[in-house]
Amino acid sequence: MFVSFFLLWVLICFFIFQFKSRRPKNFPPGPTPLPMLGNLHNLSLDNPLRDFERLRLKYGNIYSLYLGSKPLVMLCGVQAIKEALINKGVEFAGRPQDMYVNITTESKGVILADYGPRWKEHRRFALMTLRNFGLGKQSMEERILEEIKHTVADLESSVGSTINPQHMFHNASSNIICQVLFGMRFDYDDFTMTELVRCFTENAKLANGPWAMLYDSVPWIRRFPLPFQKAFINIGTCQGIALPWIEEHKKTRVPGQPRDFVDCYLDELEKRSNDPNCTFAEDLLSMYSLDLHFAGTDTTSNSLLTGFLHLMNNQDIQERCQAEIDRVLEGKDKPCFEDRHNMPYVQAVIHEIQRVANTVPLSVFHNTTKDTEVMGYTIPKGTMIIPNLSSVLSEEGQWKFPHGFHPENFLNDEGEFVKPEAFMPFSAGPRMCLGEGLARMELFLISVTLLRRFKFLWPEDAGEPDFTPVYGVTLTPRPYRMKVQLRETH
Ligand code: HEM
Ligand SMILES: *[C@@H]1O[C@H](CO)[C@@H](O)[C@H](O)[C@H]1NC(C)=O
Ligand SMILES: *[C@@H]1O[C@H](CO)[C@@H](O)[C@H](O)[C@H]1NC(C)=O
Ligand SMILES: *[C@@H]1O[C@H](CO)[C@@H](O)[C@H](O)[C@H]1NC(C)=O
Ligand SMILES: *[C@@H]1O[C@H](CO)[C@@H](O)[C@H](O)[C@H]1NC(C)=O
Ligand SMILES: *[C@@H]1O[C@H](CO)[C@@H](O)[C@H](O)[C@H]1NC(C)=O
Ligand SMILES: CC(=O)N[C@H]1CO[C@H](CO)[C@@H](O)[C@@H]1O
Repeated sequence: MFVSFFLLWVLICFFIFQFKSRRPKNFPPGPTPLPMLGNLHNLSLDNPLRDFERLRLKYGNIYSLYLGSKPLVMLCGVQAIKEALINKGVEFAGRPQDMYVNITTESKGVILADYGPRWKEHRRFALMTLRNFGLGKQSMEERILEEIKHTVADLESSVGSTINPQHMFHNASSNIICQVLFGMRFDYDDFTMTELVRCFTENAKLANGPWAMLYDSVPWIRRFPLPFQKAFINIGTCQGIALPWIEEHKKTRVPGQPRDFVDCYLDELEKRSNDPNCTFAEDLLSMYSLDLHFAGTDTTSNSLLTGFLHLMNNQDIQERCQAEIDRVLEGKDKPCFEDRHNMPYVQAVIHEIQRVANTVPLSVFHNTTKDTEVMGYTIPKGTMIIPNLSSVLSEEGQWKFPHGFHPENFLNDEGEFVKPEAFMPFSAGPRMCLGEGLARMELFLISVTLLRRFKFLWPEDAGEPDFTPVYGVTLTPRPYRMKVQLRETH
């Protein structure tokens, strides 16, 4: 008995020793991993945020962990993140593969595609197509304003009562990107829309939830019918919706006259059909467009949800925005994106909303494409990198008011709008969010239109607001209700 225990112990020590000695030289510090499990035991699976904060206090702005046998490095603070993502952009521009998230999307989109020609070409194509969205005759701005009309109508029918805005904002941002991609919108109670939004929001929570962490750490459980299978089913559902849309586009399109993103891609495929090195392929299209659809839905709507939560609980800020909006838009029937230059206060408020919303707190995980170093530590090729964007958005020393909701963070003494370098809700470098332009346009036009027409109040019977978000790839405010009134000035 004693002997076998002793042998077991020796074996365990041997494994730990083996593991430790595999830790690369001059690797950032971190807790000692166990064989096979890595540091799984140091993290609480349902909300690891508190453990991460503890590790950061112990080891500093750059530390390492093991997810199973895979090493990962956490980067916190503006200095480390800028050095890695901007100064050494290409070295940090990979994405980890063979992980839960990669497998659910088969790496076919842009978000999770590894660094390489296919990612590069698809990213460039998406950026260009979104920018030139003079697709057809309507500009991006007009498309957004068109969708806002439906949101306004929805709110008008709720004047005097209280509503839960969660679905409304999700439906609106989903419709905006859906129009761009597929050239169609849905009624807010359409089943297809409901299904898509459900899959997107569920997967955003699953993707860095406890089951995903187990999936990534312990490969042999992957085949079991455990809750992580849910994301695969959801992706299947989305594919089932998108594939017929694409078939329909192929039948009805007129080459050279694209109506939307899918048409543009089909045109591009034709144009390049003789190029043997072409990375474009028809079977990539459905996942590619779903990728963009997903990226553009949960992010924008959660930023808006956070925004209205804070505006309701800071009536003075809401009123100051409304005064500025009324003044600048006097005599006009709708805002345009250019108006932002005349609205420094509204601009500051929207940026502050993005700062506190902290919508994508850990960015999307990166992977090093070659051996490199950060802050004096060595990081080998193939190390997973987690840029902690929330640490930058609330970093002491970078902000006048790192905590709480203070639009003054984005105003100088003259009341002009300024953007500190630590403002990186869209991340930075070659992998930076490619929907930034669209997202900023949506946030501005939606906030301005709604604040101009309505007053938003925290319901008297709602108790104290809870600003702590629900953890996920995207942070979501806890469900809340809002009371809507028409403004007298209208
Ligand atoms: C408020 C809204 C949004 C926020 C806060 C946000 C934030 C982010 C962040 C933090 C990343 C990760 C960057 C990195 O890996 O370092 C990202 C990537 C991405 N975002 Fe957004 N995003 C928003 C809206 C959108 C929209 C509307 C689209 C629609 C097209 C979009 C498309 C993408 C894509 C395609 C990527 C992957 C880029 C790549 O890997 O090369 N995002 N976003
Ligand atoms: C990680 O877990 C090990 C073993 O349980 C423990 O000794 C160590 O203190 C933990 N480290 C941290 C930073 O939590
Ligand atoms: C990171 O990228 C390297 C090559 O660029 C690749 O070999 C490695 O498998 C990737 N790491 C992970 C965790 O997927
Ligand atoms: C929006 O979508 C949700 C489901 O995602 C649905 O339940 C809701 O009724 C829709 N409409 C509105 C006006 O919120
Ligand atoms: C395709 O790639 C190869 C190798 O990179 C290159 O030699 C060739 O010229 C390329 N062909 C075309 C048509 O671009
Ligand atoms: C990121 O930084 C924030 C703020 O410092 C901290 O609360 C959080 O735990 C950190 N997350 C990780 C994964 O390090
Ligand atoms: C680049 C890469 O390794 N991608 C992998 C992501 O996951 C799928 C499984 O669905 C693999 O086939 C890919 O090779």
